[in-house]
Amino acid sequence: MKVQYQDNQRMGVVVYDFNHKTASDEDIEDVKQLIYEYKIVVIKEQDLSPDEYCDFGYRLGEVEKYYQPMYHHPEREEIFVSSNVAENGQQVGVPKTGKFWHADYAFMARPFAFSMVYPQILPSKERGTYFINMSKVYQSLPDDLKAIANQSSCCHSVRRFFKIRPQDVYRPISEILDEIERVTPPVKHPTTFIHPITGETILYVTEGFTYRIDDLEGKPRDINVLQNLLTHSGQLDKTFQYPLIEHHEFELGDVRIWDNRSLVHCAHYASNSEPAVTFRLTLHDNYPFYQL
Ligand code: 7UC
Ligand code: FE
Repeated sequence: MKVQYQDNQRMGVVVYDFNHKTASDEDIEDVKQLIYEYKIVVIKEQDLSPDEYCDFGYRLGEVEKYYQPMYHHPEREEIFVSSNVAENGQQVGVPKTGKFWHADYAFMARPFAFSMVYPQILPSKERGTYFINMSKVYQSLPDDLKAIANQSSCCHSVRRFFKIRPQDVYRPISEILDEIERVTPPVKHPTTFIHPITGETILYVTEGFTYRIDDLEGKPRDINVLQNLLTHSGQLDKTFQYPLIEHHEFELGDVRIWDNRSLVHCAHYASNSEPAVTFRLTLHDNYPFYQL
């Protein structure tokens, strides 16, 4: 494999000549280290069937399927399908997923170490994802806010971005809301944690899922503290101009893998509803998500 490093301040490396079938265990380890260090790795010129894509995922880590079957690929349940294209008149996967700032599975007890996406159909423009490195955000915080964040935990829930399923039509909204709380009760994570591999401190708040910040006794803090942290991160900037926001474009053949501990992301969709399909895999590694 050939690694192309960026010569600007942007995150990520680009990898050419990589084939998961012939890659050695050392190559795989190298790719993982590149993800931890550079946060985003784009593997170029991939042409993979759903089975091959999953095989690639299993080489990198412990693949976990999404908790809701509505997102699953018909042949491989591990693949989360984001799609606005009907196949034989049948919706496959879910349209416009992840169009809000979040980290994958931040609302679950054990979020993913890595997320990977492999676009299948791309719109002609506006094809990419916004990312923010939350360890950079932590470093940029004023000292008093750092101290408060370090002595806090946050509550996260999927409730605001739970997608209504076809079978939910005509159900009372209260029943659906109760189901969300039962199936995915809120989880608590430390507001900052140390990345188990890089040792960086990460500010773990997302606009989409984080709804409360508590002190170490579990007493709610002023909600403005959370708003402040989100503002510092750039996640409240509706123009996406904030300096730590990076837009990363896709090309067909790219498999993009990122460090889901360090980064928050926000999917970007073409405003003209052109067809767009991506296949996502989510993985755990051999480390705890964070050290306590
Ligand atoms: O439909 C979606 O945007 C999925 C979202 C609620 N969860 C993605 C994840 O893995 O956290
Ligand atoms: Fe996501």
